[in-house]
Amino acid sequence: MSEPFNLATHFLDRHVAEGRGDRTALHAGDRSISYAELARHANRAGNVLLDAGVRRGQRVLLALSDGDEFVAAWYGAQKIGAVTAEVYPFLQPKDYAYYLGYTEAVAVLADAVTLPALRAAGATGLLVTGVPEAELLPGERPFGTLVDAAADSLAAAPTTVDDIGIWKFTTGSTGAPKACVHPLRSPRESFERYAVGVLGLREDDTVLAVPKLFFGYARDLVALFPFGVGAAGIAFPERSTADLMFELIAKYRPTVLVNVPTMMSAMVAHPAAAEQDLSCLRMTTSAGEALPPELHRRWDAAFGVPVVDGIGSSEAYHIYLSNRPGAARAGTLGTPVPGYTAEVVDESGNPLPDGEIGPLRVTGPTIALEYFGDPEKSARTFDGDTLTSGDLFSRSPDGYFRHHGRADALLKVGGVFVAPGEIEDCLLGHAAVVDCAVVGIEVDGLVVPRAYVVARSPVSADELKNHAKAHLAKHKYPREVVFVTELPRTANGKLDRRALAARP
Ligand code: 3SK
Repeated sequence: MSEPFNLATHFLDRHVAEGRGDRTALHAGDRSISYAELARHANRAGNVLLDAGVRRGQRVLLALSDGDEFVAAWYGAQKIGAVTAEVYPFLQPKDYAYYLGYTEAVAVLADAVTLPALRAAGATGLLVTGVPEAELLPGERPFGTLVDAAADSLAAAPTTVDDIGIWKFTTGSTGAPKACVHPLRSPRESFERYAVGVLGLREDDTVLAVPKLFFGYARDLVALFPFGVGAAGIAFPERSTADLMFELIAKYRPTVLVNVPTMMSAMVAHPAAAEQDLSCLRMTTSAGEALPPELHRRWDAAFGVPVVDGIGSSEAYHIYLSNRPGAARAGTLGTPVPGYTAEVVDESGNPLPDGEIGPLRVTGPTIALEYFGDPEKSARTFDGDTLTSGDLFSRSPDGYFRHHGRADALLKVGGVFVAPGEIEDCLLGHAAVVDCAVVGIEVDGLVVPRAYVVARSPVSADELKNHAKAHLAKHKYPREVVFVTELPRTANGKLDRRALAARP
C-alpha cells in the first residue's frame, strides 16, 4: 500500500492548516503573496482545470511566463492529481507543435507571450490568461477570468508517493526533448535530501533564480523547496540579464541565488559589478553546466558569496552531487547528496579506479521511471533506482567528483582524448577572456580544437593560443580562435555545443 501524498497539500496547504497562512510564499512584481492567498489561488485554478475535464493522471502543459499564475496553476494541477509539464515560454511554433503532440495534454495553459506561437503550432481549446476575452478564438477559454470566478476550496486528490506527478523535460541537446517521468516521491525526497540536507534552506530564506520556472532546477528552488520550509520565492516574467539580477537583488534582498555559470560570468564581467551590494546572499547555487574553476575564483573575488556548485538532471529529478555551503572545492561538483551513491564506471558498467574518467552510475530515491515513449533509451539509462549518466566524470581519492562534459563532446586530438572544459578553463585564465567554448573541427581530415571567445578587451588569437600553449599539454592548444559577442545557449542557459559544432 503506497503512502498517501498530495504535493499541493504537503508544500502549500499545510502552512495554512498550521497557522502560517500569513507568511509570504511568493514575491511577484510589487506583490507579496501569502501562503493563504496562493493556496486559494491554486484551489481556484484546480477547479477550473477540473471543469475543463482534467482528471487524475492526465497531463497539463504549462506554457506560461513566470509569475503567481504559473505557480498557482501548477499547484492547482498537482492538487487534482494531474501530471504537470512545463515548457519554455519563448519557443517557436515548431517546438510547441512537438510538445503538443508528444504530451497529448488534456489542458494547455497559455498567456499573451505564448499564445501566438501556440496558435501557429495548431493548438486548439487553449486556456488563456492575460489576453482580453474579445481576442480569443472559438474554443479558447479565458483562464484568468475563470480562475477569478471559481470556488476557493478544493478537495485534494487522494494521490500517493507512487502516483506519476511530474514530467521534467531533458534539454534536447542530443535530440528531441524527452520527458523524464517522475512519481510524487521524487520532489519530496529531493526537497528533504538536497534542499534541507545540503542547502539547509530555512524559514527566513528568500530565493531568487536566474533560470525561468519551466526549468525544474529553478521551479523547485523557487516555488517548491522554499515552501517545504515556509520560506519565500521570487517570480518575474522577464528574461534574466545581469542588470536585472542586480536590480532584483537590490529590490528583494534574497538570501539564496539560484545561478548558472553563464550568468555568473555576466555578473562578474558587468561594468558595475564592484558597486553591487550582494551581502544579503548567504549562498549562490551553480548548476546546469560545469563551473570553470577560473570563473569560480573570479566570482569569489568579485562578490565573495559562497558558491554551492553541483550537478543535477531531469533524469535524477534534481541535484545529486553537490558541494556543501561554505566548503566548496572549486572545479569539483562535491560529493553525493545524502541518500545518493555515485560511481564512475567503464562502458561495460564496471567500476573504475579513482582518477579515471567514465560515465557515472547514480543510485538514489529520485530516479525517473522512464523517458516517456522511448523504451530503448529508457532501458539504456534507467535500472530501478539507478541511472547511468551520458556525461563523463572522475572521482578523487577523497571522494570529490569532477565533470568532464558529455562523452560526445570529447575531442580526440592527435589520438588523445581532450576535454573541451580543460581548454576553456585555461582560456578563461587570460584576463581578456569573459566566456569561451571549445569544439572540434576537422582540418585535413584531423580533429583539432577551435575556441569561440568572448573578450572584454582587445586580444589577438595568437596571444590566446600562446597562453594555452604555456599552460596546457602541447596538443591541446586551440588551432583556431574565433571572436564572438556571445555564445549560443539553450533555453536552460546551457552552452549549445551542437549549434557551435554546426558552424562552418
Ligand atoms: O542541469 C539540469 O539539467 C537540472 C535538471 C533538473 C534539476 C536540476 C538541474 C541542475
